[in-house]
Amino acid sequence: MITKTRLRVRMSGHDAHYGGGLVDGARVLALFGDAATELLIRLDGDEGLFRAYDSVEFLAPVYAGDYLEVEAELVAQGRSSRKMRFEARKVIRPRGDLSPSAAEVCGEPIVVARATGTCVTPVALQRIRTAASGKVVLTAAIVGAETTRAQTPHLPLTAEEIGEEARRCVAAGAAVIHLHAREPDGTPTQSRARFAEFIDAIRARTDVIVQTSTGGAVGMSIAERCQPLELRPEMASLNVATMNFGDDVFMNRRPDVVGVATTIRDRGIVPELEIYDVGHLDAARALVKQGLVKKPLHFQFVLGIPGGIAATPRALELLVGELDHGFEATPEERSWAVAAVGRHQLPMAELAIRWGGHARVGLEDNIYLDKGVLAKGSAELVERAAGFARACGREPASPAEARRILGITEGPTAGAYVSLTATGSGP
Ligand code: KMH
Ligand code: ZN
Repeated sequence: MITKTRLRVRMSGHDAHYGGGLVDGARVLALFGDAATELLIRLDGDEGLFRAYDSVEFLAPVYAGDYLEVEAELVAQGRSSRKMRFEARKVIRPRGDLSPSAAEVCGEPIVVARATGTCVTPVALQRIRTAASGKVVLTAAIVGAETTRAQTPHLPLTAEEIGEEARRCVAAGAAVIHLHAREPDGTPTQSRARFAEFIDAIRARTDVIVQTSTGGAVGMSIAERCQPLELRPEMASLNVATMNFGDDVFMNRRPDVVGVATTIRDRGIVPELEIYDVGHLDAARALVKQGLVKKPLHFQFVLGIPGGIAATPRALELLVGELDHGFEATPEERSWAVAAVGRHQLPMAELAIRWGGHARVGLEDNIYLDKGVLAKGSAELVERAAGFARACGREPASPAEARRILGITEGPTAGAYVSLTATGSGP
């Protein structure tokens, strides 16, 4: 779902209404109207109507010769109403003081106007059903490999604790559990038997999608990390590049990545491409081109790891924009989510949801609900993310809906997953 649009327009002598080449504010409002209209066309297949502005601020003068970048962003959506935020920024200005034709690119864009307002597309005129495609897939990363009990007493470690935490997360709106495993003392493990035990505990309680980690913990061998794939989970993470990971190195050599991708593909598991930096998208493109990752593609933008790209709106915008290039996947054939770490988790999850993406939250990446307040488990974080989704008119996807969005054809009961507890042996 598109939730943001941007125009770039040069103000000409025709736009200069007042003395000294000054452009009137009404011209800037007309540009907000054009940006809103484009967003409505992309959302609804209809130009819609502008109903009201709640606020308008003119913050800097605009002159003939200025280039304005005008942005409209969807912030909330009702059945027919679409609340938007607008910003106009001067990005180029004339420098008549230097020569009649001199001009310069502004070092930092200058915000010239901001507004918020509401547009309406009558339900009967909505040709694109955004509500149907607008569900948010919430992933709960409930264990991880790095979070410790010393940091938070709420980290689940045993099968019973993990099963219960998964159940609470699903009740709060999660459709996917991103799963790591631990020994009872908290040591990270990729043991097939431990994963089987934990998946069984989750399955006994919910029909959630279980996405097993193939990242494990830094320092583990690739063979060790791939053990959960023997269980044929519905989904698995796929890390595509080596990177600094805090003070450690997270090794993902190209031949190993090809090996993991091949195993995932050959076992009919749906991969989630873990993207920690913009160059990782090139590694992902290569896998898609080699036929190792099939459409629909699902990208997880992991933001804010020291060694990866920062958890900022600018970084996210860059990553999302990159999906239009080289993947040959239409918006329906791809989806993206954000997993930001630490204090960035909730704000970036909110932004991802507003921008039409999905989100991952949970104790793997962040242990705080608010500044200085530990989350009592990942479910509280999921609940917060579900609230963000509802606030902008999107509902959390159920596991069944998430399977459709992610292209998972076999459900948890279709016999793909191999339970060691049930069979006593692996595949
Ligand atoms: N624990 C990190 C080194 C994944 O699950 O695929 C890797 C990780 C990624 O968590
Ligand atoms: Zn993980």
